[in-house]
Amino acid sequence: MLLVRAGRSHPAAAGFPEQHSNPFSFRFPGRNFLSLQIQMEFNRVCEINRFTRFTRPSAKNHHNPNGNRTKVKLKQPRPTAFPSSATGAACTQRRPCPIPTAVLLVCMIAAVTGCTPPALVTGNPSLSAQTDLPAVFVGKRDPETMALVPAGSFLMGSAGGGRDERPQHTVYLDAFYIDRAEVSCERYGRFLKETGYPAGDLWNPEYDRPDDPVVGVSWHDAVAFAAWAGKRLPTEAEWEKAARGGLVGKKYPWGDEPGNERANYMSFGTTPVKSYEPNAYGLYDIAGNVWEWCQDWYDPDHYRQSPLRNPLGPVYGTHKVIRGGYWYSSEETLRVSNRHRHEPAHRSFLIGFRCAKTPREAPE
Ligand SMILES: [Ca+2]
Repeated sequence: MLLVRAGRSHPAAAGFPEQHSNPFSFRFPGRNFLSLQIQMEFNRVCEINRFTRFTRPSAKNHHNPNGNRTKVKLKQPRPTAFPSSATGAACTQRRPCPIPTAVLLVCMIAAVTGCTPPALVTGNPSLSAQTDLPAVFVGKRDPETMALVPAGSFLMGSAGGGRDERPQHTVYLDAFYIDRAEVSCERYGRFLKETGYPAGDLWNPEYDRPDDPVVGVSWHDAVAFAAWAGKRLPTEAEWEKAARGGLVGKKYPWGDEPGNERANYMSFGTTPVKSYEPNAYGLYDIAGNVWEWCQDWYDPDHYRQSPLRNPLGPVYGTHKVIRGGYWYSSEETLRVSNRHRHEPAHRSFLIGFRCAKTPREAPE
């Protein structure tokens, strides 16, 4: 597999897809302060509707890119602002945002008068107050150790990075757990064996080393694995907070200076997971080795309007966020604030994933 991967052309040369505008995003006319406020209120309400109105697809109808029906049994969602792995799949259905006219009117009036609209809760209050959570979590089905990222705020984005990384803004997140390592071939192979889930065309146990990160998995495949493991994919904000490891405004998980001794990048293939030193949260290969799928849809302008508390990403989109760079990335691509994307059905030798979990939300 190493040789095969080494023969792959640089994705920049192959050409990543250009960003797509969201066909259902409604923009109020004008670019003044008032229209911006109305736009923000509109988007906040859409975020709420996303989790209170959309129905979740049943396991029977769960889509996978091969057109087969997966045997993975998906759990029913619980009332939480965190996305379950399958909730995101529900949002692949393109439907107009079902915002009530009355609610929109209230938000518009609030923006005009300067009054504060009713509180729109975007977090889970019970999680915000949790301070007694274990530092690590180990699941039964997928025993990879998960590290606790404590509740709190962090500085997301970059003032000097790409346009889609701006503006730099402070985001609050409830506590969550995240895999310390990228999902390995061994872990993914156990999932395939136990569920009968169809392996992708790039899956080849003859070549894949058990400890290497799994590649050739679509976003749908990653979601299916996470559901089986009683986990979910991290939101983009969760991924970035975890990657920063508590550092503020730094380029990389360890500081501002790049270094090939720190991560697998500018190389010619994957390395076994946990080959490099972890960051301060105990996470391995959060930069480099393979890109990592996130839960969120990608929107280059999302930071201008995203909620500042437990953001869940745009309601609709055509591409899913991938983060962290991969084995052939440049130093620039490896930065923790760097954002990239791909179609959710896409499989390549460059993209893998790790899982996250909401504490005490989804017992296995
Ligand atoms: Ca990685």
